[in-house]
Amino acid sequence: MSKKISLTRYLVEQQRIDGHIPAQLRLLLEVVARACKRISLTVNKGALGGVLGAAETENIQGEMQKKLDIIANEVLIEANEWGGHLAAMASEEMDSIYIVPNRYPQGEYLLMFDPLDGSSNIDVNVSVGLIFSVMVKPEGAGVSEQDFLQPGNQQVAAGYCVFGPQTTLVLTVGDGVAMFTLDREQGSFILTAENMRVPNDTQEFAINMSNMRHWDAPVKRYIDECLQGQEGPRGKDFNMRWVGSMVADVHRILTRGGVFLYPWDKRESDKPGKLRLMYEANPMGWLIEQAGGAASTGKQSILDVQPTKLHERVSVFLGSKNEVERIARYYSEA
Ligand code: AFP
Repeated sequence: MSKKISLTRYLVEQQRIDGHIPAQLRLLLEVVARACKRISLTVNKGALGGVLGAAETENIQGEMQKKLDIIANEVLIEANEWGGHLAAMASEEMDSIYIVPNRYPQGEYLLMFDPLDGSSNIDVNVSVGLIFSVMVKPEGAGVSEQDFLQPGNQQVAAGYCVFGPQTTLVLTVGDGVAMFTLDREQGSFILTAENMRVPNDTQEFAINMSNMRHWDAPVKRYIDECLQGQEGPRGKDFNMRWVGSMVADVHRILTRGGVFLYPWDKRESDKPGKLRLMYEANPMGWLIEQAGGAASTGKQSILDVQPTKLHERVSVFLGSKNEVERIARYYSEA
């Protein structure tokens, strides 16, 4: 029987054998994984746990919060604040940064997360997930929002956990992408795929087609050519999928290829896009690039975007490399 490798063992080996991660980062990732298990249990209880439905509050982006958005946010804070590995946290669900209280030791890392991405899918029992990104706090006393404003190419760890038919944690520390599946009987994440790769080409795209009339010309051109299928300039038929939870769509792309598009559109023309840079696009972009794919705003690599604020939004194209490069080319030709 092949040996099962737990997340703990995987991380210890990354630290010991490969020297990729310092002990404090290993601790941080284990704590995030523990929080994922708690959130997974809560999500699984659904109506029986009284956790479905809206919380009657809004987050900083003006979106109605679900009860589970708030619960997941609290689970992550409680799990992470006392370990001594973090200086501060930032979340989609909090207006400003959460500095580790004085009663606990302060570490050198900054953790950013979307505690429950796709939360409008919770009530209809469709996959949701948690997305996180880790950076190192720049040198200097204290910690401020400014410390978080680093481009995605400065991330030292990133990942997501999908709460779907299985609970799956996908992780990178800059040396490829590994996937772990939660073994509920054992209560531990077990390594189920290493060196995940996104194929360079695909025949599957993910976009919310209902926004078509609001897109700009390069996106219209790209999708229009896909829709023409075999008879069009691409010479092949395309399939479309849109879950409405970025974690689920990105997980499919990491598993079997594809391209995900959430472009700028005319509905809110003053904003660069809907998705958030720091805790959605950056971690997903890095994971996809670590798996051999590409992540772009259409005009530059997502990972090179210099953030100017915590809740910055961005246009997102990520997935199979040749498709993302094609979209970027359509932007440069427009
Ligand atoms: P919610 O967390 O509000 O459900 O939003 C999910 C999300 O940020 C991302 O996970 C999806 O890809 C995207 O929004 C879906 O947006 P549309 O509802 O506009 O298709």
